[in-house]
Amino acid sequence: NVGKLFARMSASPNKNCKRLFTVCIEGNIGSGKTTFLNNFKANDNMLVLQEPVELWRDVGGTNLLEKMYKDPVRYGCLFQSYVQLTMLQLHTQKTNLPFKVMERSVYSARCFIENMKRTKMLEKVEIDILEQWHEWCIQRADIQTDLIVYLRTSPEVVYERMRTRARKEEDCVSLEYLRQVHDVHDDWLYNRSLFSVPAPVMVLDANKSVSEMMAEFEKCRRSIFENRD
Ligand code: DCP
Repeated sequence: NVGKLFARMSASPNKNCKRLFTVCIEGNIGSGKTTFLNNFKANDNMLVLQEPVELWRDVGGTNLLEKMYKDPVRYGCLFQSYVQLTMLQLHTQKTNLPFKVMERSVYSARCFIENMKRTKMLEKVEIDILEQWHEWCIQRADIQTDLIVYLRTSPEVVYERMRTRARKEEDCVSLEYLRQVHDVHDDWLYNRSLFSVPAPVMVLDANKSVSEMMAEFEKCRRSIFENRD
């Protein structure tokens, strides 16, 4: 409930001391996170941090994203371990600006770990270690988040978008895989039946076209500003 969310944000003492306000944009592969995030770049009081996909594609010359998709059993754990590191680097990036908007987070990295656990892609010991890393980050690292924007989509819609954008590493990504990733996100942010949710959640219908999403974006941006200033 967005009304309650902003009532809570307004009541927060943080509003008065103007501590950094962090927003994480979450959603399935192809849900439009990058496009949504790019709109925030027009605001000069926001640090906008895109997901470090380019880093994952070039780890000292190795395309780890590609290796992970080609051989998830061999590279899944290594890839998720690197994702956690690079996301942690974004969370802890310092800024004097009042707002930070991030694509994904250490929190949603857990969704992919959870899916590898559900599908038994990794060994138990690999899951144990990834989960321990994750827990440590949640408990000990400075990754405080104030709002999650969940771009909720249907797997069929994101499958079409993913095929259209044709990122070469994602050639082998099936509709079935997108359904699994959707289910984990939904269990986490919509059904709230999975791991803990670190901040209030604004759920947006991201099946809409780009132009329709602009209206959603404007609503979201205005609400954030109005309830902060
Ligand atoms: N990925 C992954 N494990 C993670 C994070 C991402 O396997 N913990 C993969 C899924 C995608 C690629 O990395 O193949 C990028 O995924 P995102 O959903 O984070 O980014 P998109 O570019 O697909 O987002 P959007 O299309 O919503 O802008």
